[in-house]
Amino acid sequence: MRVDILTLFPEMFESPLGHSILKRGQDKGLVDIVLTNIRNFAADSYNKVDDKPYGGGPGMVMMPGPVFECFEHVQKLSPDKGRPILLTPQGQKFDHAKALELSAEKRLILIAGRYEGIDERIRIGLGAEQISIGDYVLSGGELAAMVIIDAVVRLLAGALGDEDSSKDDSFSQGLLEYPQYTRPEVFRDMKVPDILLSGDHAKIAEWRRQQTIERTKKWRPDLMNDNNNKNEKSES
Ligand code: 6GU
Repeated sequence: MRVDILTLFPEMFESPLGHSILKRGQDKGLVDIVLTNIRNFAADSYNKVDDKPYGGGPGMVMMPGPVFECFEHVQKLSPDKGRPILLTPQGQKFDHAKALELSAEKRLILIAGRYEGIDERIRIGLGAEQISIGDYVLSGGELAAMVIIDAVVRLLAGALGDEDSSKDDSFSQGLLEYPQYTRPEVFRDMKVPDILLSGDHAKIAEWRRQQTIERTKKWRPDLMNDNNNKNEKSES
């Protein structure tokens, strides 16, 4: 998979992309992440990429020109047209189902907005789908792009070692994950549940399944009647 990121702040991505699973995914050749600075496509010698909103109001708006020039340049870098995605709080909310859907793409082109907003003609002209990571406002789409890339790359076959497979993760079955314990057996008077030390794998699997259901009912009741919930579907 190739992921292009169009941003005014490519440096923001250095640390997240340089560690752990995202680094491993790139080193293994599972994903090629390419950063392009929108400012390099500014039309004037001041590298201007934003301007005051027509009609008045606070803040600045990202101009369409530099984003279009940048997008068209980037799109030509690889034969696959790619799926253009605009990161904006107005977008459809990102979730596990969307992560799975995106992980099946050959190429994503993520565009991170900044300032008070982006010129509406960017969305219209690029025919980009809009994605948000939640109902709050970030200073720009960069952090959202990192969240999406992390969630998508860990779903690519081979990105995780065997020892940290994603199949038991929270949400992978539409429910929360069962509780995990490691050494020591007793920590500050809190003991690891006996069943996990029993060696009875069938009983452990059943206990984990029950825990998953109990925790989801208690902490995320909204997930219990979610259409994405594969457990609910298979039992009904
Ligand atoms: Cl994708 N961008 C910005 N600026 N704020 C957000 C967001 C995206 N998702 C949630 N809040």
